[in-house]
Amino acid sequence: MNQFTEIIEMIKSSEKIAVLVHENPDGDAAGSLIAMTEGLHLLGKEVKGYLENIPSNCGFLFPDERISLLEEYNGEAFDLCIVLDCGDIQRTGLGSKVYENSKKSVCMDHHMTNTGFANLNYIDAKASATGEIVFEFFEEFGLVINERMATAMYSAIISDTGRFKNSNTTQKTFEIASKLMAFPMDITKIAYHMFLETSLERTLFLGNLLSHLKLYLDGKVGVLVASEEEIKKYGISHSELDGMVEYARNIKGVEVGIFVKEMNGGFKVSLRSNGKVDVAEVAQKFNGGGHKFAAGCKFADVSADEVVRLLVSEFED
Ligand SMILES: [Mn+2]
Repeated sequence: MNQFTEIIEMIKSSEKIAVLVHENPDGDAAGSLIAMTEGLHLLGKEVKGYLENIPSNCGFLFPDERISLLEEYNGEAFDLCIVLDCGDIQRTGLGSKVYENSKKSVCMDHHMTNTGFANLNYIDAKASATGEIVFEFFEEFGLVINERMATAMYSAIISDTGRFKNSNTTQKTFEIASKLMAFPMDITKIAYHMFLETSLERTLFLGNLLSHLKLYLDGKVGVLVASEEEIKKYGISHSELDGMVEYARNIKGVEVGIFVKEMNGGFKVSLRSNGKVDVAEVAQKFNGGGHKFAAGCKFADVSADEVVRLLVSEFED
């Protein structure tokens, strides 16, 4: 793994910098992206951030004049591409075009499955969120952190720690949050937007989804399946489906929650463990990845029933 000092040197020797995050971005990806682009701008760099879409719970952090949607990318070249919160280059989706048009690359991430694909890689699997790493990076060199960056990094951290309750939350997480609290942030408003605010459509979709909940392996595995047809019927976006898996995982007696969502003719699966079972291990068997207690994978050319059968049989062992 490379050090921050090598990364800051590469940044200093670059003029035009692009910043990318993983496809289907979450609060950590969006928050880290905003903080990094803003911070590099304050360093005097010509910086552009890209993301696939604005996560439904992160609308309050946008618009951002330096960040645009990947579909708007015009093919311009960059001296450096910084990839955040992303374990492999495929996960940047359309962002791989930006990556290919950049001379050098840096990755900062906290996924233990990170492939080390960039020229310089800073991977800290103990960091609760990439937002933590971004904060440490700016702090290490005494770079300017403004209120906007603080709000974005705090949002990133509460997103991946589930408001400081997930097992990835550490003493350092609270130390960083404490330093961010020095900025005038409205933490009540941030938590409302990130976790509580919902749409009527999503609420009605959830009611339908939960009515089809299935339990397997003596109630230790809870499974929720959302078909593309239902997602369309209720008119909700894919990012609004983030967190649905927790409704399965939170049931008393359930050790693993599984959320299967149909997407582009295939299936995207979220796996959440309540702290006993390593779900990353299972995700990796299906070419996915993630963290020990929060992971995901994708399936193609199989039915939803087959996806569930394959996953449940893995957990049986
Ligand atoms: Mn993350």
